[in-house]
Amino acid sequence: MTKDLPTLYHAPLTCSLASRFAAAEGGVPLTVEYLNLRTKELENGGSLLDINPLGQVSTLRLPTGELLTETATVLLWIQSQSPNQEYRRTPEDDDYFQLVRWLGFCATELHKQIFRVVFYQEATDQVKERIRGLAPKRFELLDNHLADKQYLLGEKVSAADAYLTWFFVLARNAQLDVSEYKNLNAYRKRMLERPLIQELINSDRDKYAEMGEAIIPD
Ligand SMILES: N[C@@H](CCC(=O)N[C@@H](CS)C(=O)NCC(=O)O)C(=O)O
Repeated sequence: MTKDLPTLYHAPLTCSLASRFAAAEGGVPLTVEYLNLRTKELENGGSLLDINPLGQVSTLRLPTGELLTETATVLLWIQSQSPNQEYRRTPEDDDYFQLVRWLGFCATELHKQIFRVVFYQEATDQVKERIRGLAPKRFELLDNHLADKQYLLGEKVSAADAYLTWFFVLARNAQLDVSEYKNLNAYRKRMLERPLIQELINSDRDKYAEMGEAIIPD
């Protein structure tokens, strides 16, 4: 662990990748500690369960020793720490609650409501299909929202975009396709083409293969 940097406990390609996207875009340095999400073993020894009893990412240890869990919270913290004025957001900013809104949307409408079930091995195909049926309304809402905007908050990229972009990284594995939603699809491409994001996805794909976890369906 590098002294004085926050430590992100990270399982490749999972939602903690959104936290890495936000940190990279905002220029917020993090130490990344890899872990196997199935066994909870940390690459450098020990178990995530001793840090976060739920054994979940995103989990962030702040330099003060304080622990943050919940991806939306970790993303808010990262964005609040950015040295880049354009990127940093705090509760004093006018669009702060829009940021909280879209983080909540990504967490509850997409991540936990859709991915949670579709990636749950024990769920039947019928249940998964039913859950996939919730996606179009949510995609349509995003598509309409993005009709006159580059990013979720308008013209400036934010941690909410980081969360939504992570959703797109795994959308194909979840058999979800946004190509018929013009604005949303253009946004998806725009975000996935950002160099820092591309770099992190590639490095996570390599690490995922190296760890041989096989937790995400092809
Ligand atoms: N409430 C947490 C849940 C995040 C979550 O579901 N993380 C998944 C990876 S994307 C995870 O850690 N799954 C392992 C498990 O639940 O045992 C958050 O919002 O960050």
